[in-house]
Amino acid sequence: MRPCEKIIYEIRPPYFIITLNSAQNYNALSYDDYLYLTSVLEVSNNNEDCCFTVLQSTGSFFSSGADFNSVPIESSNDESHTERKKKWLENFLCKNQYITNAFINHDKILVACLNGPVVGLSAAIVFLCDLVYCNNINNIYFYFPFTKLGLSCEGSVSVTLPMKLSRNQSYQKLLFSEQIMGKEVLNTVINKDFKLSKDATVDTFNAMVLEELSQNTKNVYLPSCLNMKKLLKTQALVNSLNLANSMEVHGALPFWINGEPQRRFKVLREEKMKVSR
Ligand code: CO8
Repeated sequence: MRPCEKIIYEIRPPYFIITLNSAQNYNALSYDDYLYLTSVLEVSNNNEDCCFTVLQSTGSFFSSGADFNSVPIESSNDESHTERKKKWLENFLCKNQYITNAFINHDKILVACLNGPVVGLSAAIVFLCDLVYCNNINNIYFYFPFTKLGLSCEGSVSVTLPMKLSRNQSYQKLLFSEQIMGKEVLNTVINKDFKLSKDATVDTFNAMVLEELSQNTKNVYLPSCLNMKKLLKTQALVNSLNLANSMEVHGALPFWINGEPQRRFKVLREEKMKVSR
């Protein structure tokens, strides 16, 4: 596996630590980056000395989701429907389903260290994590702007959000692309707020999460923890997450063939360029 500057990993048994490392674009990730992440997850799964896969980040955002610069531009009018279908099966359906599947079926205990807000597919991934810690809950939000981007649920959010928020609140947040504030999901998504002082760095927060995990696992038998994950996940939940993943990508495929997400990502990209000028 080739090293990637945007996503780095370190093996510190029993922790397999993955760090999103492109603070300058709020840790936005292209599909290639997300796919690299799945390869890194595989390395963790195959490492017998590791029990926890810890997702950390850098800067002020955990991740701003899909990198809008990486979304392929709109199809030309010359492309036939079949050509467009082939293109988006490859560029969207296969990749998106594969990435979500890697997180649903990951064997190690998945821990997210939220240093800031998280958006889109990355937020869906955090909802699939087993333990989520944050620093200063008032700075945290989850944002699924799928309807604004001409998309629909991704990352099995159609199952995880109603499970962790409530059915009606999920409708509100998803239909109207509203942010979910950290406080709304304390104890259902977020396990603990570290409440560090304002000048504490992200590195300090990340180190404190590892320290807390070390304290909590001092007297526990780690293979028991891994088996516990298998039991708590339940086959019924895994089945429903896998089914949702498949239905979600198939449901959104016609949107990509029609070109609406590409048009909206283009606007988003141009607006951001305007703002930063
Ligand atoms: N992609 C690329 N660059 C980004 C992204 C992004 N998603 N988000 C932020 N950046 C960059 C900005 O361009 C800016 O860069 P620069 O300083 O060079 O101008 C820098 O990060 C900081 O961003 P802002 O100045 O906009 O910071 P704000 O604090 O004002 O706003 C937000 C932060 C709210 C995160 C805002 O930047 C935003 O709305 N970003 C877009 C978020 C988004 O919509 N992500 C996509 C979600 S959908 C998804 O993840 C699933 C899609 C699946 C298909 C993927 C196909 C590849």
